[in-house]
Amino acid sequence: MKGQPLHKDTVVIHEGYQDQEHFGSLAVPLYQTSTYSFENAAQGGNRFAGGEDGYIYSRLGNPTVRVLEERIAAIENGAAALAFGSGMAAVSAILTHITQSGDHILCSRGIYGCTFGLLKIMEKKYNIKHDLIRMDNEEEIEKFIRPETVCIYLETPINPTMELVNLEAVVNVGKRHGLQVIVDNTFSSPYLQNPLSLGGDFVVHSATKYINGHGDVVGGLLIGKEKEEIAKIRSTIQKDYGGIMSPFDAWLLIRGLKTLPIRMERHSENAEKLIAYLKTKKYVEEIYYPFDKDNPQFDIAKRQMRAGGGLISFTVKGGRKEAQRFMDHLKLIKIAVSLGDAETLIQHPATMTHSGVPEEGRLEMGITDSLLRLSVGLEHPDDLIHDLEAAFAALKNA
Ligand code: LCS
Repeated sequence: MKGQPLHKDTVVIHEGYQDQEHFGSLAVPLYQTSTYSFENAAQGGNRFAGGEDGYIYSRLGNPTVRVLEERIAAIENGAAALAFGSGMAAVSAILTHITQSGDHILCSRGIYGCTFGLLKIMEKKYNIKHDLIRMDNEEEIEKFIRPETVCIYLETPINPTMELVNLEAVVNVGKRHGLQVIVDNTFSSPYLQNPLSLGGDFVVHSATKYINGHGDVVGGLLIGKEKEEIAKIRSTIQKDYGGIMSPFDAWLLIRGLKTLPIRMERHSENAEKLIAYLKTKKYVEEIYYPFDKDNPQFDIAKRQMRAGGGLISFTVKGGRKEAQRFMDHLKLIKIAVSLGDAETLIQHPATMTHSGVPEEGRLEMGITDSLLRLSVGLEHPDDLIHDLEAAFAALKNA
């Protein structure tokens, strides 16, 4: 939209859609079609040749999906975006776009388990190596740069430890050494953190999480700061690998996105109330949350995030058995992977989301057997505390 820049709360509702071009339909129409007819053969040929704009086939573009792409690009302060069938499809698209066989990737010390799996495939099949490193300061990152390093890939906060990566340090190193910086922004959501504005080159999201917010879509998004680069990925990796998003999923995500700001505020408020409660329990040993004032990384959090979000990790006294017993006593809080939904979810990363990471690497990432990850939902916080209290009470020595 032209004119005065709109606030994010407005952009999530309006960007990329002109209702008068669609019979005044207030809701974005669902173009549930696989193909598009041409007026004549010459027009079809022209579109394929790139001489005329227009839709051809839904793997190459779809009007409903395009609204989502334009909207998320604006929310992330990027130039253009692509929608994929899953977060992993977005992650694999950008990493295969940037790398060639023999290249090297620098990664944050913690990453989602399947991203780790993807890096292992890339190593085995294409000799693309990686190092998982701490990224607290510039010198620490620079020590690991090799002549064949092409990019820095990171999550912040990191799944599931909630450790933060200092984006300013990473961006400075990236600029100095000509490395592309790719940030998986899933845990913050585009409302709480915008890595492109801090100097990053690409952002990826598992849209399955906060962007959707309702637990009924699996999707991914890739946002870039240069239109041409995103167009190149659209016409190569996305078109030919084919990991696109369906129009219906895009339609649901457009709907979910409208409430992202108010959801993120409520997730964050609820999380802070639960942290205050968890700190009173002697069964809880460590708590990891970006905006906890006791968190040694609180300063980094305040520099790069608007609020702490809805994810809390904490360790319990004992090990795997105790952690699992605690989860089994919860009733309102569901035992499930995924995150960012209205429902509060708890999972045990060592045996669930990060079970594919070999034990040694898992422990290096800080994923111990006693670590639990709570995705705080939108329920009334007192009801959540009541549920947690009952589970603690059911355990001896709680
Ligand atoms: N990036 C992050 C940080 C994630 O947490 C996930 C999924 C992905 C990428 C992949 O997205 P997907 O393909 O699932 O849309 N994380 C999950 C988790 O922590 N529990 O279940 C899935």
